[in-house]
Amino acid sequence: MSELKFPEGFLWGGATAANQIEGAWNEDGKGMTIQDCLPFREVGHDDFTKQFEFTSKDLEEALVAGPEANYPKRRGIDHYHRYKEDIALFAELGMKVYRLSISWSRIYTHPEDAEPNQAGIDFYLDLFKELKKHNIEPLVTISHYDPPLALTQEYQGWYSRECVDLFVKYAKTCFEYFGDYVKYWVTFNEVDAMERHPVTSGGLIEDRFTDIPFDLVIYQAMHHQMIASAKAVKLCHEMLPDAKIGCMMTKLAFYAYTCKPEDNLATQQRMRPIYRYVDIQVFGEYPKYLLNELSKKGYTIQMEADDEAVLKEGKVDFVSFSYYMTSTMAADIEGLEMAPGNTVNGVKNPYIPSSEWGWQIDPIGLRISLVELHDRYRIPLFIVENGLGARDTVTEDGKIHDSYRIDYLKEHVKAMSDAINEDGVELFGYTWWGCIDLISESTREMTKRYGFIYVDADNYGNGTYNRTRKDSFYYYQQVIASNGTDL
Ligand code: BGP
Repeated sequence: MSELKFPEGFLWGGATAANQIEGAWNEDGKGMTIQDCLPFREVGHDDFTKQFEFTSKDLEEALVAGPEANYPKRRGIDHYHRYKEDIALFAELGMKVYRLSISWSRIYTHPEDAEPNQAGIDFYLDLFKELKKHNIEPLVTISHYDPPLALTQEYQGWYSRECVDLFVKYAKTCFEYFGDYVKYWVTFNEVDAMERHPVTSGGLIEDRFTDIPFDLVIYQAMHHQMIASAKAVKLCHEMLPDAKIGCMMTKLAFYAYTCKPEDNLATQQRMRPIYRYVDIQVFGEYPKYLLNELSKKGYTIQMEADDEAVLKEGKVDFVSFSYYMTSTMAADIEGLEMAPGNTVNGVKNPYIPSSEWGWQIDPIGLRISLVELHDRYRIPLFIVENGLGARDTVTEDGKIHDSYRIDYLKEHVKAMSDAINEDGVELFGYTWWGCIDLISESTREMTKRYGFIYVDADNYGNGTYNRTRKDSFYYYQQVIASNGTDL
């Protein structure tokens, strides 16, 4: 390891998403989103894929569910009513940047509305003013797994081309109203994820598509998101010339299970579905391997005449990504033990430890990932998610001694420093995922906690929702204060 060193002005911070923290799902003119319809289920962490088996029947049940039903995203951690207290804690932590997402349904109660919802605009304006008061730079994800329900009910989710214009109108409203406060933007969270969770990425419910293969639905929906993103990027460049707008991907490195060439080929090919939409957003065109894949399947994507030009004009300024873990791949996985992950499964790696949810912890994999992304894209990088989901215990002294989270953070910070100083990676920020405990995206539970700040709430919405600083709070404070040199 080389000497710990980070560039001056490095953006240390934390990240959240509206649907996982805000709550207030039906207040002040907010429309419903698909997230408001996902019930809590005791899935257990070894049953990871269950969460994506969402049917039209589940949706119907959600629409008539009474207040006693357990839909955790509807209450979040009540940030909507407590954002000032939360931001004060972020400031005390020393955060330089806060990554948050805007809820489309708060800005437009119905995506077709001609005028935005003033109460929604005011909420975010107040929030940005509060951040400014504390010298915290916002980084905004315009769409984080939170499509308005109307897109599913009245359209066919992102499979419908109409979503492009509706999204661009929404993005334009964000630039117009919040552009004075927000310098860093990201269009879609984990843009590669639609094939793994079509409901929350695309508002797509599989049983609604009976006469078309569902993977073709996903390719088409992704094309629409690519066009929507490119148009939003172009608009942002025109309306806010000083702002930077990036894309966001799920990054995890895959290792070959053995040095057999077949395993290495399988590993390389495993990453392609994760890279392909970032390739489009960075290079402004479909990569040849994606076009080959479509023609091999005999699929044609419906495109409009100027789509190619739109993609070329909407190239992003930076690549941001989530990084939690690495995985392993083999040509023949039969009989091999599998490990769950951040929505991407792979073969279990015997050389690295796993979190309580089976995600394989690998700080060196972060350095490898940074180098891969730097070498591939040659534009600045930003780690917008990294963190450890763990069960925390409140001890008799009322404290949370989360040394495991501190260890995870320490090792990942070292890996970043090495990537910057040894490997020449251009990295300009790091936001820890879930700087305050929030509702898990994959399992919709509260028990899987990431925060430096503990929230007193359980999976059923019981608790005071009071906030408490964990041991890791003071540790991250010291990391930030020393610009990553006092670990
Ligand atoms: C990413 C999502 C986040 C977040 C994180 C952790 O994929 O962008 O929204 O939740 O993963 O996942 P989980 O909450 O399932 O532990």
